[in-house]
Amino acid sequence: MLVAFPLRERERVWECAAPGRYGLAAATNREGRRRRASGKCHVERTFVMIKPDAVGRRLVGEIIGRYEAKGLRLAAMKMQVVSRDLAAKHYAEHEGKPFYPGLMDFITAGPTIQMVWQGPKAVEIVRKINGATNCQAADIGTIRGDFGLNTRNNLVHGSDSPETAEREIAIYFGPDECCEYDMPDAQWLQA
Ligand code: RTP
Ligand code: MG
Repeated sequence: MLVAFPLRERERVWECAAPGRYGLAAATNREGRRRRASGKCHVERTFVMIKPDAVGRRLVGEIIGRYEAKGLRLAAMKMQVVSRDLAAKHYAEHEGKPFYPGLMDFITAGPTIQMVWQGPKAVEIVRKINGATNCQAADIGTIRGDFGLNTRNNLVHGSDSPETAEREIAIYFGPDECCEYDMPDAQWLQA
């Protein structure tokens, strides 16, 4: 049996508007009705990168599907080969460590996907979904535990704190590049 969304959900068209720094956003539907979030958004954001090994191994859909299935909301996404300058900004905290040169070579070696995911405890939840840094030690059921065997080539990056997330989002995305919008399934997911 085919079950469709109620018509008003099915016909709703979302357009993303400049969200400002942290969730000040507008969504416009077909009738031109405009809704604007008031004040600061308290839902947490995190920065996620699908690394060159995962893109090269055709795991992009599998990885994105895991964050989606958990109930997080995709707020922004782009694809690029990261320059060494950008990689150095991103991983500045690791400069000088023995694994830093190898990390720079790896992360700039091929196309990557940058994303912003949003939801309650998004930082912690993404880190759990990603698994431990060393894929051999990562729990089965996590992305790294299910698909990797290596420490450097560990498929995904996730911010380690909400503050780091905001810093990393600002490295890869302009203030107008994150979308704020409602999801039809929000009623089932809110705590
Ligand atoms: P990420 O920042 O990428 O999400 O990873 P993480 O927090 O789990 O690990 P972190 O300590 O921040 O390390 C950053 C990335 O550097 C590579 N790495 N290689 N011993 C090694 O060879 C080594 N250690 C770290 C990994 O790609 C790691 O994700
Ligand atoms: Mg890290």
